[in-house]
Amino acid sequence: MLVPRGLRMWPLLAGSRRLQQAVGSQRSAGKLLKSGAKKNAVICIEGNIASGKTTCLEYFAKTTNIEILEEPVLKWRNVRGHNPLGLMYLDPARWGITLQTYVQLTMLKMHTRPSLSPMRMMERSIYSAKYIFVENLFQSGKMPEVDYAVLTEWFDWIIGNIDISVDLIVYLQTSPETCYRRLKTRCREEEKTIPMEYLEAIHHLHEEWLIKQTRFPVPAPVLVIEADNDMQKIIKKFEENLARIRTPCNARHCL
Ligand code: TTP
Ligand code: MG
Repeated sequence: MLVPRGLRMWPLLAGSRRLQQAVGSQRSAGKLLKSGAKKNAVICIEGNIASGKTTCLEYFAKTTNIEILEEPVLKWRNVRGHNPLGLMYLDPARWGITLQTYVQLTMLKMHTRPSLSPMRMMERSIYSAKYIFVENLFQSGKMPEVDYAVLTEWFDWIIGNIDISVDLIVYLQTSPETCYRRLKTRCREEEKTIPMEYLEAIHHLHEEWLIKQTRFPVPAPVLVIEADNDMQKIIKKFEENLARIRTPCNARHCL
């Protein structure tokens, strides 16, 4: 069941209007965009670690002409021969700032890459990197306050000065148990030590950000897709909602 289609999505929209306004001004013409760069519709797929974001994107890459940007996780595992993701899991207090600075840069590059198609779908966003992962490191006492302050200064400057607007967030909503199971199956080397509690913390932050909408600004309307089922069923839900997914983007093109 798609968590109440029209019902769920639009109340979320209404509830978030005030928060959205905080970032809504991003579209203002004064923001930096590479000269001549044309900004087309952007959909971000969000959800817990191993919730199925890449699998969904791969499906869309095969079946539509939507431009797909996968998360640059390979770069986080190998930047000039270093592995900031692996280091972060080994010692978050020491390497959290290193990883998150690099994640923020790679996400910014994705957001500002010139569009190849009228619609772009990307895995995650600079927003979830900050509101979920940086926040989790800080809240759990694994990121020193000075590191958090510096990252926040960078983030605030970016969202205040660069056009990284998003048209729709698709939230793959899963239980932490599902993600734990998928994580163990896919066996990404750096993630072998991730405990259930970590996935629970990341889950709660997603819920606070995208469902309760109480903590941080939500940069776009949110479409929630239950993603505990097997991938075929999730894809089916995506297909059922394709028109809805395209709508805010089409609306923007009409402007
Ligand atoms: P995800 O961004 O959740 O991507 P994924 O490929 O695991 O998800 P899916 O299976 O749904 O496609 O996480 C990738 C790894 O990077 C994971 O170990 C969490 C980590 N990470 C951070 O530590 N900080 C960040 O800011 C982000 C975005 C990810
Ligand atoms: Mg992925």
